[in-house]
Amino acid sequence: MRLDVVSIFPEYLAPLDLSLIGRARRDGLLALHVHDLREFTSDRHRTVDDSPFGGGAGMVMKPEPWAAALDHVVSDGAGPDAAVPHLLVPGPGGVPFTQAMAHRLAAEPWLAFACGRYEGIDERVYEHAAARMPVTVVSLGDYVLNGGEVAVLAMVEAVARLLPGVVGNAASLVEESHEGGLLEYPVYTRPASWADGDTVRDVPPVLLSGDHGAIARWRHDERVARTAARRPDLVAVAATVGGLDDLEVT
Ligand code: 6GU
Repeated sequence: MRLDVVSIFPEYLAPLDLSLIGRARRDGLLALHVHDLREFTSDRHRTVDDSPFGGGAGMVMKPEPWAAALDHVVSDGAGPDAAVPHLLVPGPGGVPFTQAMAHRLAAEPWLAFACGRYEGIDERVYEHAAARMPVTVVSLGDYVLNGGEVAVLAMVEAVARLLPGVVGNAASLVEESHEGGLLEYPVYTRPASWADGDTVRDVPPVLLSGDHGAIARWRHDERVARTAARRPDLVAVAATVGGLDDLEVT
């Protein structure tokens, strides 16, 4: 998979050299290209923003550097098959980024991310981009970040770990939170009985029983209880999918 990121803070993407993502890059599973938006300005001050038409607080990112940067990404990555990237624009006004979307994106050969800052990018940039490639505005959740960079770190990690060979143990991908519409069950390791100061904290006995059927049932019940407590919004969805055979839905 090829990934391009355009940002005025390319150093923000440095963590993508680390850990699983860094190894995937070194292993050739992932090609990451980070572009500095200011390289696509043509004035002495390398200006990327200006005040909004119609008034209002803050600054808006100018269209010309964005168009030049996106055109560069498209031509830079163009192979013999004349493919284009799927452009993802992080922003609180986007469609929700979910595990299902991460799976769909992991099946695509080429993603590009446009990191906005300030009050946003001139709307005509979306028109310019949409005339050339698929464009999706995506949000991590109902809160506001200063720019798209942190969101890109999160989305790239969520997508890249689904690529074959990136996460060593493929089984660890299937039973985790949000796979199957439920949150993950609690996990424990040694010691079975932990003296935490003057409190003794024991691992749930069923996990030491060797009864794999009982362990599977306990874990399922814990997932249901945890999802109901923390994410009641997911319970209605899981019930319709059939993952909640033992939960009352009224
Ligand atoms: Cl994806 N980007 C920005 N800038 N802010 C956000 C967000 C994304 N998701 C929630 N807030």
